[in-house]
Amino acid sequence: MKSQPNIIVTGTPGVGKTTHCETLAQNTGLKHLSINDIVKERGCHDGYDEEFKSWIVDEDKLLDSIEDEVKQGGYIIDWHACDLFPKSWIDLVVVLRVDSTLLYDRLKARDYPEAKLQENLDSEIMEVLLQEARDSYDEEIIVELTSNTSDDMESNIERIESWIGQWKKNNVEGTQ
Ligand code: DAT
Repeated sequence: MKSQPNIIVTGTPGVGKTTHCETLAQNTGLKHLSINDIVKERGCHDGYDEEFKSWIVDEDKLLDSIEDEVKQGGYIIDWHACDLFPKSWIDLVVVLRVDSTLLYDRLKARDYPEAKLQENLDSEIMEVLLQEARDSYDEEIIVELTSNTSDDMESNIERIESWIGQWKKNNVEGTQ
C-alpha cells in the first residue's frame, strides 16, 4: 500500500515539465524523477542520436531500472512520453500545454536543431502528448493544464498540491 501517489508530468519538450516538477518536489516532498537524467546516468539507452541531439531510450531497461522505486509511491515522473509506464503505477497524469509561439521561443533559446524544433512544434500543435495520455490512461486521472505564464504555473502547482492532499485523504487517512 502506497502512502504517496505517483504523478506523471508530461508534454512537449519546453512546455515546463522540469520547472513544475522541481517546484512540486520542493513543496510536497515527493521525489522528482527526471527520466532524462536516469536514462543518461543509468545507461538506459542504445546510444545518442546526433541529428536530434537526444538519447535513444531503451524502454525495457528504463522500466526495470525504476520499477522498485516507483512502486513504492511518491514520485513525480518528468518525461515527454507517458505510454511506456504501466497503468498500475500511475495515479495522476498531468499534460502541460503551451502556445506554439511561446514554445518556439523557448526551444529556440535552447539552440535546438531546426528539425527537432519543428518536430516538437508540430507535436504540440497536433496535441500528440494529450492523445498519448488518453490512449494510455483512464480519462479520470488525466488533467490538461496550460503553462504559458508564471501565473499559470503557480495555479497549476496549487491545483496539483490540492489533488495530492485529496489523494492522501482518500487513500491513506481513511485506511488507518
Ligand atoms: P521541459 O522540462 O518541459 O522541457 P522546462 O521546465 O525546462 O521545460 O521549461 C523550459 C523553459 O521555459 C525554461 O526556461 C522555463 C520556461 N517556462 C516553463 N514553463 C513556464 C511558464 N509556465 N511560464 C513561464 N516560463 C516558463
